[in-house]
Amino acid sequence: MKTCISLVCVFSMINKCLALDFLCNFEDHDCGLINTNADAKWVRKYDNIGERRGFFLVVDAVESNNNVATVKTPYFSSNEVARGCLSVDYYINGVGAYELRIDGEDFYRFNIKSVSESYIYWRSAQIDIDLSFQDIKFYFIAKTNNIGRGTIAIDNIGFKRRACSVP
Ligand SMILES: [Ca+2]
Repeated sequence: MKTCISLVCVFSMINKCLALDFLCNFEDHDCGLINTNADAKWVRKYDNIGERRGFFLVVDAVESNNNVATVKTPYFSSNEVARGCLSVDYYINGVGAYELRIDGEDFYRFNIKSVSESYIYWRSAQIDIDLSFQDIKFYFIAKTNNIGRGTIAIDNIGFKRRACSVP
């Protein structure tokens, strides 16, 4: 019994050291992101958006028909570290694209970032996250309206267990 416990401890330490960074570019699959609203969905598709070609998660304002599209990531173990970094490339453009909102959730849900200004190119965000040693998951929420065409897209979602300034 004693041996088993110590093996679990050793495994736990190794696991802590080997916790891999998460990076999803959507080129091969959706990385386990799940749509939570049946009325409006983020769709993984190959497209040419903002002078970038590839696979993205995309919300089309007309198809969403005034509904909010939300995807959530799997839970990421904090691996008992205090700091994390979420990175994402995002695109929001057109009168129908109202807002991209990013929430985090550990014990409760909280807002991390909101963007509503249209722009014809992709932008990148790197956001320091106070993990407080808790596991966390993220929500990407696309609010659109039906007053005209609009596109909200995300790509290259990254999560690492250290401050954004640390390579
Ligand atoms: Ca991509």
